Amino acid sequence: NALNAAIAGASTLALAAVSFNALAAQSITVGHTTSDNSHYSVGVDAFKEKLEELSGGEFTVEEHPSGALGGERDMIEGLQIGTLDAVVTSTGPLGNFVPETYVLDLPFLFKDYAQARCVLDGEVGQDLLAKVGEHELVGLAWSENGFRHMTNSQREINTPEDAAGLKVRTMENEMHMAAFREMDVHPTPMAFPEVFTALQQGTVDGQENPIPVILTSNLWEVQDYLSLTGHVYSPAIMLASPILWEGLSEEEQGWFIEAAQAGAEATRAEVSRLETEGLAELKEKGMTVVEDIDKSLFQNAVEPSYKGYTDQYGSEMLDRIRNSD
Ligand code: EAX
Repeated sequence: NALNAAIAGASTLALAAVSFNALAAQSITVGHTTSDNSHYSVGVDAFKEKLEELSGGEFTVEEHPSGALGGERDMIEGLQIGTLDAVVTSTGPLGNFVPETYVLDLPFLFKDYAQARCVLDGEVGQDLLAKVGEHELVGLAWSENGFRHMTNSQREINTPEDAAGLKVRTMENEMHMAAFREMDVHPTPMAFPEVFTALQQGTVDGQENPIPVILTSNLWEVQDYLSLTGHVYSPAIMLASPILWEGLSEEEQGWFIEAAQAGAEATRAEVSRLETEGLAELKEKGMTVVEDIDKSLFQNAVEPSYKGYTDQYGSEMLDRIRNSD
């Protein structure tokens, strides 16, 4: 009868719609370690919007924030074996996979945001993205984490001597660890998802991260003192899985790169905003902030760590960056 025919017709239509959507939209899994209100998350939103727009809905994006898919090192490994599609990560663990990027992790290399962004957007940045591509990874675009500052639970840090003796969580990065050793700080490398608990339980006294991370990952809840040491610029990068990449047409690859660049731009804008507004918020939340730091004292203390880098990797990249302004 008519009713049955209508029901049959409707369910055929519904089935057709379901299979059309399944064919049409490929879901891209993107992971990162910071929260869903962080600078990275703002970037993933912009990436999603741009990718969906450029592809006319062929791709959709599923964000997994807060280290839900693991720490940065775990997620990079995940890209290589294809368990996720893309990651926004600091360069923290990246040098373990792409040693050429270690140059970016040297302390006091970049003098300000303008220089760092300009280098990463220029030839040096392009060459390093190409190097990433030689290590079973795809570098879509340089993004940003920000200048890193020290926090701790024990005391105000005004000079390197004040920091000496503290147990400080660092990223799993040889360059950073070497620099802290020069300051007589005890570096304890650890994946980011473990940091809050380690600080809370006193396994370590301090950590170092940009203001956007200290704010949005609530590190202010477990750290009383913040010193604006700005000891190293922390780039971020959007990486894709080579397994995803090889399945894309050239046109589709172009959409991913353009979308990643849009994401990076949005993240940088958010970092800039939080540099001032986020700092004010951290003060309101009760952190004691040491703003007037004589950075040359820290710079002199960590200077010997450069030799470890140049002994192993030479000085060509370093010189290119230093001569870039
Ligand atoms: O990329 O591990 C870190 O301290 C990073 O700055 C954080 O995961 C954001």
